[in-house]
Amino acid sequence: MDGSTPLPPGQHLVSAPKVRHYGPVPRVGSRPWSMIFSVDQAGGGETLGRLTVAELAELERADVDGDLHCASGWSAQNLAWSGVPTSVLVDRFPPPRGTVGVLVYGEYGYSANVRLEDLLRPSSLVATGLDGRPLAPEHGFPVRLVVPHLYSWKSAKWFRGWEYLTAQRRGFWEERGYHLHGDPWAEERYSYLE
Ligand SMILES: Nc1nc2c(c(=O)[nH]1)N[C@H]1C(S)=C(S)[C@@H](COP(=O)(O)O)O[C@H]1N2
Ligand SMILES: [Mo]
Repeated sequence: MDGSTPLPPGQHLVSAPKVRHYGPVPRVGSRPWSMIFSVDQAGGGETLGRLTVAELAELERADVDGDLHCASGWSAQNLAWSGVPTSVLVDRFPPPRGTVGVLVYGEYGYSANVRLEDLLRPSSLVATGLDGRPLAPEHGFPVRLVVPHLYSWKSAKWFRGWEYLTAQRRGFWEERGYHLHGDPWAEERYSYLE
């Protein structure tokens, strides 16, 4: 870490991501894990499809060097994630006309609002690996979302799929005062800045 890569305003560099989440770490073991992709009730409530981690492993893969920027102030840079670009899953489960956002889900009902255009960025990943190894349990094993260009509460660990929103809704932290978009470079930490 030579500090030469700029950090978003108000962030300080840490050498490794801190473990940050609400609630317990799910005990997954070797149980099968599946993700569900759907449309909100306002848009008809349709389930578009399901995917197991084994099926995910068959899809087009990508490696991304991506940061985590926690809204509490730390940033970890140049983390070597591997997984499937979220754009591949948007192609596979296309959003309905009139989609205004996406609620991404983690285990135990954790959720975050992410714009469709942010999921379509090439660096946004459904990640299964970090630094050449499977994710550690506390960092999201078996699968997590990584949206490196947004505050990392959007990067849902223990990823369970997403819901296309035709009527806007807020996720876990966005309901508790955090910003709907969450761009760290624009310091979009809190909802009063919306
Ligand atoms: N399922 C779930 N994912 C989550 C969270 C959470 O509480 N639950 N916290 C988020 C927050 S606030 C941060 S900063 C990052 C931290 O990722 P890390 O623990 O791998 O460093 O996870 C995000 N993903
Ligand atoms: Mo965070």
